Amino acid sequence: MSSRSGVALAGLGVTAGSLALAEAVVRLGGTGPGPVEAVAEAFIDRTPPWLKDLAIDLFGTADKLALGVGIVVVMAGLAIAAGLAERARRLRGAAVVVVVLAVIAAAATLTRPDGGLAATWPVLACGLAGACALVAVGSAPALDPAWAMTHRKVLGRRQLLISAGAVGGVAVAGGSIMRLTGNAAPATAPAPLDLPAPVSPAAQVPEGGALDIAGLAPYETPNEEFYRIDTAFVVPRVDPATWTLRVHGLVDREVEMSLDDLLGEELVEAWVTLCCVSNQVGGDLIGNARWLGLPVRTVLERAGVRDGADMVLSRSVDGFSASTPLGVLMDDRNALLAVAMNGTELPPEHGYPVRVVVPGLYGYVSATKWLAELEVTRFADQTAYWTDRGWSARGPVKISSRIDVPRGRRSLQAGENVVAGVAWAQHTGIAAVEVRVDGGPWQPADLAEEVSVDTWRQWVYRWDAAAGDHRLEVRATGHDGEVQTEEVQGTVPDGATGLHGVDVAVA
Ligand SMILES: Nc1nc2c(c(=O)[nH]1)N[C@H]1C(S)=C(S)[C@@H](COP(=O)(O)O)O[C@H]1N2
Ligand SMILES: [Mo]
Repeated sequence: MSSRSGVALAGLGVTAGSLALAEAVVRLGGTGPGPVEAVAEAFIDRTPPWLKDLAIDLFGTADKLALGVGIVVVMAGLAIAAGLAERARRLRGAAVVVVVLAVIAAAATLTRPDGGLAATWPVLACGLAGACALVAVGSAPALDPAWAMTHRKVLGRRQLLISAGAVGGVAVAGGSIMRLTGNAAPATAPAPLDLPAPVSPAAQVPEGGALDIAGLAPYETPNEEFYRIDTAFVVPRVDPATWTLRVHGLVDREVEMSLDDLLGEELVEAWVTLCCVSNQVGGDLIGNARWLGLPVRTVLERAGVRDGADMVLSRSVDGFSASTPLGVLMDDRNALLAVAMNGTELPPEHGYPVRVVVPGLYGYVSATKWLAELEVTRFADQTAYWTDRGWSARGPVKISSRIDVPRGRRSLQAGENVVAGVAWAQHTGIAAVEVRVDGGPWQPADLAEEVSVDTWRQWVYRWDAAAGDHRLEVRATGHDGEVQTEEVQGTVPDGATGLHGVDVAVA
């Protein structure tokens, strides 16, 4: 092993080691976000809409894992480069890089909503310790090439040690990223909640309301398969015993509620299909669940909304916010402070213990997870998280439809083939779905029975296919007569439009 790679490995090993140590100190102390988490979240908060969408397109819901790996790779690359750039093999440059990285991570930690000094000082301390270690290693005679020529054995052993340290450090850092981003099993399951029976249960799904076709999205999306989109690099863990909801702003009296208060209320249950504004036409950032919760209206009425208010800004424990028009929270739809999803408490990834769900609006303007407060305010006075990042302040869901079967350039046999999918126009409802082949005339599809206008509706079309290459397309019509537009628009700033199509080969 050359002295050159030894120096590079020393840079890598010390950077990874300091990082892993800082992670461990902050994590074990429970004082706030670790440095990788803080940098990741600060980065996410500064991500422009096009980059956010690109990340979701490239990595889907694994975007957080990709970001974590990316941060570690960049840090490792800088550390190695700093080591390699050393002429004198003194490692002073590498030490400077470690200090700079530590200062960046410390600044990120300080600015996180759940961060602060207690989580910041270990990052700085570990960075400084790492830098000192590098200077010490660099001034040891082992890294002096002339000395090395005459002491080959010692050099080999020392470098072996350094590389072992480097590999160990990278393994620890990688392992903590996997654990932190929730890609390994969480250490503790959330406490089960004593869920009351709803005073008004969700509609029963009739036999014809849920089609069972291989490849077709089921009417109810199982919790484990429900898409997850949020800015939280690490899933917030909220203690149900100390959780409170604060309702304030343009109200006659502030309302504060504990989880026990909330669970003691008259809760209702409703089917609502949630979907993300970043969902591409034909995408899978959409799911349907049975939610149990308290109508938001109930707490707003209790607080007494003042004249002039037109928006409720819901905030989460981790600094996210959503601007929801007051009107949709006060009308008779099932806008809920939800505590359960498909019969169990919310999974941590979906907002445990309490989140908002509003039929008819994209998640970014309504569906705040890990809810902490509702501020009654005005669109003219306040802006929400994504509004500050180039997305529209209002986000009603656009009518859309998707082909689930057949998917991918599968080879079909000539003759009758099942074409099936889902269509949605939350709080309006789907009146019709049509399919066309190779740009020909629109043909009506059969709809599953309507369970609720707030959810998606499955559809099926029996297609008599002729041999050859074909393109299938779908469009939906709402109960209000609106026909899904062919006009193509991207997801920014308020949701994608256009028709979903799939290409198939028929033998
Ligand atoms: N606290 C918090 N709540 C949030 C978000 C977030 O980033 N943080 N993202 C919103 C967005 S953009 C969507 S689409 C939905 C997704 O909810 P899900 O992950 O349960 O599917 O949550 C919303 N609630
Ligand atoms: Mo979203």
